[in-house]
Amino acid sequence: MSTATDTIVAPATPFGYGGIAVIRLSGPSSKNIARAITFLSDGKKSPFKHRQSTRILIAEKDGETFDEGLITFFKSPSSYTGEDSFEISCHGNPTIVHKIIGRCCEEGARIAEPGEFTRRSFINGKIDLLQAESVSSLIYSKSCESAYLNHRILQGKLSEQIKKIKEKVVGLLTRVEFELDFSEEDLHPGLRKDVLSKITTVQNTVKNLLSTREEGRLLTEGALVVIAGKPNVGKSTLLNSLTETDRAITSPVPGTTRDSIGVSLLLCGVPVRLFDTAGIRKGAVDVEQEGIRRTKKLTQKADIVLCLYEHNKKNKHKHMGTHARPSIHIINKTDLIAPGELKKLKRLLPDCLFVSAKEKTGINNLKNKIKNTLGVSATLSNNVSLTTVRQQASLEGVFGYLKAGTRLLQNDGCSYELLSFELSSALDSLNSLLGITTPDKIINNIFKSFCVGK
Ligand SMILES: Nc1nc2c(ncn2[C@@H]2O[C@H](COP(=O)(O)OP(=O)(O)OP(=O)(O)O)[C@@H](O)[C@H]2O)c(=O)[nH]1
Ligand SMILES: [Mg+2]
Repeated sequence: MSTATDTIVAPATPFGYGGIAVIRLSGPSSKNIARAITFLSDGKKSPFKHRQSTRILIAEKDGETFDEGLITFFKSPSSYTGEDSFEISCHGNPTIVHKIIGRCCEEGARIAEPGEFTRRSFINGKIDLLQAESVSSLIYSKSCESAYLNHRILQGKLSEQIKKIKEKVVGLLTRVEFELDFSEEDLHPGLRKDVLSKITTVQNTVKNLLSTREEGRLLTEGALVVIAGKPNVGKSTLLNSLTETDRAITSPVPGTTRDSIGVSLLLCGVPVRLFDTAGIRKGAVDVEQEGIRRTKKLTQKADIVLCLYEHNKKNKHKHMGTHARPSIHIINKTDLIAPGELKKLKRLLPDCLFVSAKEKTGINNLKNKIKNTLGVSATLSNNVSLTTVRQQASLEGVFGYLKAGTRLLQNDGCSYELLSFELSSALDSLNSLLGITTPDKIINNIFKSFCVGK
């Protein structure tokens, strides 16, 4: 089954000191290499049975042992890579790990490239490209919800949906090409109506899947939320309240925060990077000016800007501007406002949230508003979402071709040839999405982002 001729080795656990470290070995010579570097406590060689762990001693070329551990054998094709593979568990010491890898290389293995084990799994048909992408996303998941999602994709749930779409496109293409073989003319009206109805259904399925991208992006990449406002309105205090930390220095002196400070938190399973920024004011110079430049840069790419104000009797919030990004307007320091006045103010500014960052009131309301604005207020779907830009771009391609096909069918005189071209192009994009016809450059890019040993 396996196509690779060389055997690869790499640490599967991060370098460092710990209870156990695991080393992975995969390829046609892996059994010989494992035999050469290990033996049983009675001095004999292990027969290595499939999925069986054996207690072994690990030895130098001259037979001197330097560690002991467990070795598990996975026989081709029932292994992660589809090749004969081993997992060696040794003591969690970088020197020992280096030594074992060195011994494997001495016996003919070479160090694996990042993601090469998963790449072999993909090449050997154990997983498709969507599943391969989910392996990396699963490893880097920052929340349980993100891990659940990527696990569902690894189980093949997204691939199933793509394959169903592909089946329908193949069905339509076969039908159109069959007609094309018999007639040079345009589709007859009955067939045209039927194909139009079917292509519209597929198009809607693709559209629905595309609409999951935002949830997938938020779960895998997280959201950027930036607190912005004039100096001294309580931005740093709000960051501390929202994150339940004292990460940012607060003081009554305007201009205390000079640089942007980021803190991570989880909101409804969405990893959020929350930033406190330098207060924006006119006439700032030097360091403060640079701080303001950074604030503006951050707000431009934020998923949400929290525009913070303090109640000011003089200008009555005339400064409330709008940001290009989705924003939530918040009035802080409500503990300093008399109850009657606060009531009036709430009526006057119905779109604003009212908090006291210092007294920690209104903070849960604000968290809910952030969740709503991000579009994750409802419980996250148990479904699959698109998690990468590549998936989105390919599927947008599919949608575009189907839409072009629909347009052709809506016109009188729709030709089989043009329709067949659009459907074939949609099929190409679906095959590329699954990794069947994906260019090497894109595949290389995907595996480059993996860690070594995966
Ligand atoms: N009474 C009251 N005081 C607050 C509240 N929030 C912040 N403050 C106070 O307002 C002052 C400024 O707070 P900061 O959080 O440092 O304000 P900032 O917007 O980060 O200020 P710069 O970093 O200078 O832009 C501090 O003395 C805070 O204790 C609040 O809700 N109520
Ligand atoms: Mg501050």
